[in-house]
Amino acid sequence: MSTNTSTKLQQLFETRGPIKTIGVIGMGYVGIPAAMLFADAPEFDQVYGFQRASKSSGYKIAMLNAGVSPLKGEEPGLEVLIAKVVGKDGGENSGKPKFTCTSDFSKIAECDAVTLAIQTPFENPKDLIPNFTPLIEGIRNVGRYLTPGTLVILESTITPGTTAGMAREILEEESGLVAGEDFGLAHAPERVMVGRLLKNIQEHDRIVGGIDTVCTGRACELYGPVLTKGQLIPMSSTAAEVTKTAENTFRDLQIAAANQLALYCEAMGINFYDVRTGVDSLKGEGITRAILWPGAGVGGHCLTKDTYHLERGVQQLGPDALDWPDDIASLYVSSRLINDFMPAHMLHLTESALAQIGKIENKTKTLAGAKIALLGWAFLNDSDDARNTPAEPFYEAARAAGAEVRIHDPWVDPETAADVPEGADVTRDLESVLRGADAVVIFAGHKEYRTLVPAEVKALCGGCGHPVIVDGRNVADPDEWIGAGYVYRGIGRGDKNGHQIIG
Ligand code: SAJ
Repeated sequence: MSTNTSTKLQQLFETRGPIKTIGVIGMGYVGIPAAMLFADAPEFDQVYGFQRASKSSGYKIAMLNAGVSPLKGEEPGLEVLIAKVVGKDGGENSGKPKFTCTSDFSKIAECDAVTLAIQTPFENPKDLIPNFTPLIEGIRNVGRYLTPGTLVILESTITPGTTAGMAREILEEESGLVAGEDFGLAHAPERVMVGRLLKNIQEHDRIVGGIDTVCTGRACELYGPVLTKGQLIPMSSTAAEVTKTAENTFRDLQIAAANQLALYCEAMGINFYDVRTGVDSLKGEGITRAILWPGAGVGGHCLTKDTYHLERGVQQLGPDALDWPDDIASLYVSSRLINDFMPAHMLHLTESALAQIGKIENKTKTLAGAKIALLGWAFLNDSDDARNTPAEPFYEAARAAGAEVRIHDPWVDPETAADVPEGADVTRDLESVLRGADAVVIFAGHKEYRTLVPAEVKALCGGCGHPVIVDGRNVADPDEWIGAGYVYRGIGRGDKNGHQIIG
């Protein structure tokens, strides 16, 4: 862009020169890998990781400066990279670390670019209002030390309109500077998944959305050096916010479509998985059928909230412009409601199986007084992450109906398990959960549950002659369990649910 047509901000960027010093606010599972990759890039000289010296997470400062990752779980390459950039590996940075973690936010004034990777959880899953407090505090800290020619980038998942709206207002209020003239502002949503943080940042395409094209251009300068396979995808900040929320909304929608079809297959007495194979077989140019998998519900901190960020965005940015039939609910919110219905469906399947036993034993068997072994507290197969687990509403509803529910999960740490209701606990002792159970209900498709032996489980259940198995993740072979004398129910298994009881 030639000087006479460039904006004031472009001139500030040119005067400042290429980005050399970077600040990353929020040393969590998004900020840490991002900071390390910036620090490892030869294009940049210095990276500050900003972390509040709070009781809950201040410990990360010393750990990171000692070259140790404070993140749980395996993150390939991260430990080595941290040691390298802080100069603890005896390598080229030993004299002058390229990365330093600090709680001194005034060092933001030294930065050419500052990214914010602060989570935006829901205050209360019921009201779906995001808790922006931590993010707002981070934005205020940046505003306080913002200097002309600095680029500010939000990486957190936010409601469309936040970057050019609330974030811009706070930064301008705190700094007295003007976004798009004195400093740059953009949104570059994170797309990382635990277990592959570095790989995702390097290989996923990076959406980069500035409040104007000058800001977008400067943000591309920041992310370009850390991409290996990934490509830069420039757009406006609001389009970037919609992209992030929409990509998760669409996944939730696809899962809901599979769940609804599974419920239909159950009602029609057919096997969803036959239908899925059939639908999936339609391939060829221009044909796409992204048919996903039905299950006991949708958990996690992405899909359970991003739909509502998108809905809030259109309500705030385009309430009068939106042309939508008054009598039709949002497809996306309906998808959320379908997915949130699945734990209730799991309970209905459990009730129906208990009732079937009651018939052959000439007694009424209901949830009241039933002993339920709930297998799988994590929201994802072979994961210790239980945030917003669909097992939680099932647990609450079963308890409310008078059942005794014991929870097993071989992955979740019983001491730190998320969302465990008052009075409940998660154990890794499978035998203690199965002993005397009337019903075994599988909520997570952990590999440990794929090798359960029906006869062994039945011996442990002991009590009743025909225990129940409810498979929420298609990990139990119906004929094996039915053959062992179980009353089987499975999501999508209309061909097996209601079978004749054997033995
Ligand atoms: N689920 C189903 N059926 C499916 C797929 C998932 O019921 O076919 C359930 C899972 O059991 C889980 C929930 O949905 O309870 C979410 O599963 P997920 O595989 O979407 O995992 P998440 O929530 O960790 O989603 C993340 C997202 N990644 C980012 O936000 C960067 C999402 O955009 C990715 O598409 C997803 O990982 C992924 O593909 O692994």
